[in-house]
This record gives sequence, structure tokens and C-alpha cells, in this order.
Amino acid sequence: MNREWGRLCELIQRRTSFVVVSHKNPDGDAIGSSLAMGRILRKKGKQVEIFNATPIPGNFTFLPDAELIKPLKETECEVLIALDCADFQRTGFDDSVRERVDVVVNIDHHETNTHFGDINIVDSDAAAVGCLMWQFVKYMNFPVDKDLATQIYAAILTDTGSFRYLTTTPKVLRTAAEILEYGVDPWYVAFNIYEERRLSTLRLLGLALSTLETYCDGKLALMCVTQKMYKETGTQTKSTEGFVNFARAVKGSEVGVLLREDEPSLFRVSIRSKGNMDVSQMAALFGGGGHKNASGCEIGGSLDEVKEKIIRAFSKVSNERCSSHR
Ligand SMILES: [Mn+2]
Repeated sequence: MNREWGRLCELIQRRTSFVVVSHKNPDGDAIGSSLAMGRILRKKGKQVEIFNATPIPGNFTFLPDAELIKPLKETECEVLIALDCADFQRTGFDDSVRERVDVVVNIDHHETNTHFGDINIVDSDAAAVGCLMWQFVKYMNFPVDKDLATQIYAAILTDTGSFRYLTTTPKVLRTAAEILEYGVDPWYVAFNIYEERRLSTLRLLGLALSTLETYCDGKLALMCVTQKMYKETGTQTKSTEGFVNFARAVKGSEVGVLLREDEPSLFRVSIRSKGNMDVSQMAALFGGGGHKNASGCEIGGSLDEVKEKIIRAFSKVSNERCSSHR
């Protein structure tokens, strides 16, 4: 790994203009890692733009520099750094952008990563890209300030499910402890990310919870958010952060799914498992991807059609026989 970090350091020394991008529908790891990379490059006197294809959820806008994340646009730069993206398409850029930049750097922890970069720093054992960012900071001996530490802490906190998932190893907790030494306020970070919601968002959650249904002997829990619900509550797609965890919370379920109608008849599907089932296989059936316990994809069709497809996908991957009835 040190060889790759060395190559990245050299690259940063030699080049002047950078674009940092992570996956659309960004989570805390995507956002925190992008902000951290942007901050490091700026402090090194580089020209940096940070992009994301979709808006930053409101609960992450408190992070230092969050206002620097801009909607995706074509731009001239020498180096493009993709963070937390298993393949280049996840950035939302089309392939022509890839060809126009001099160097693509791919920093990720998805097992399914396609090594699409000229420099690939991919470690599927890392709990978060935030952990890789911390490695980089340490490798460079970079002077860490509280803001940078906060960005990286948020990335690790969210991708480990607040240090609850199996990825929470002694090493991860030691890293988190080290980061806290730089003055990060863990309550401030957790409060903003998890403990405070707009009333409209909580109303949307109420509507979504009322759609909870289980299938396949209770092993699959489904929940949905429709265009009508957004209109009724005055909310947007980015308000659904964390909703899928309520589907997974249903006692007896193995997999929880949130179907989110992002556009009329186009559903963004988030899939979470709490056991051994690899839900990236479910997402892959629809051209999506992710990790064993958290994956996503997009499926077109009516709500009933999409539900039916998900039930069949669950049945296929889990080898459970399911009827579409509860
Ligand atoms: Mn991640």
C-alpha cells in the first residue's frame, strides 16, 4: 500500500489541478472522504474542485467545507480522484471525461472495485474510505487540523454504522481514538448526522413506516417512499437518509429494502442485510452493486412491479421459496 501512497504523493507534487468526486447518492463516507481529500489538496496549494452528482443530504451540511461540494459539471483538470466508487460510472461522469484527464486515481474499499484508475488504492478490508484517508494523512505526515479530523471521523463513523458493524475492528477503534485526539467533538458529529431531523423529514418517515410489509415468512421487509409522499411532506429524495435501517430493524427479517421513487416510475432501491446474506448479489441482478451487507440499484416500473422483482431477487439469492403474498 505504501508504494501506492508514494505514487499519489508524487502526483500531487507534480500536478496543479484536481477534481475530487465520489458516488451519487453520497453517504457519510463519500462526503467526509471527499471533503478531506479536497482540504489536503487545498492546503498543498492545489486547484481543487469537489463534485457530486446528487445533493448532499442535509444532515451532512454541518461538516467543515461542505459548501465546497458542487453539482457535477464537466471541467478541465489534470487529475481526477474518485473516492468510494466501485466503478467509474458511479461518479456520474461519462467515459469521455475519463479520457480527457491525464490521470485517474481510484481510492476505494468495495470488493467489486474494477480498478479503473491509473493509480488504484483499493483495500476491501478497510472499513471505510475514511480509514484509507487517515492512512494517507499519516503516510504524508500531514499536519491534521480539527476540521480535517472531523471530516475523516464522520466518514468512519457512518460507514461502520456508528461502530456497530462487523467492520468495527480493534484497529478501526484505535484509528477513531487517534482521530479524536485532534479535538473532534463526537457528540456534535453524531448529533448532526443522526439525532436531528426536520419535522418534514420525520413526517416523511412516518408515511414510509406505514408502508412496511414483510414477505417470504417475514425474512424480507419492504418499505417505500413515493413521489406523492415527497409532495405531501415537502421533502426530497435526500431526506430518506437512514430510512432503510427501519426495514432491516423488523424482527425476524434478514433483509430490509427501501424502494424510493426518485422519478415517476423509477425506483432507487437500497438493500441491507443483517446476517450472512450477500445483498450485493441482489443488487447485481439489476445492474447495481455494493457490499455484502449494504447494496443498491435502480429499477424502473410501477411500485408493484418493482416489489415483485425484489421479492424474486431475494428468493433467488437466498434460496427461499417466497410467494408474493404476505
Ligand atoms: Mn464507503
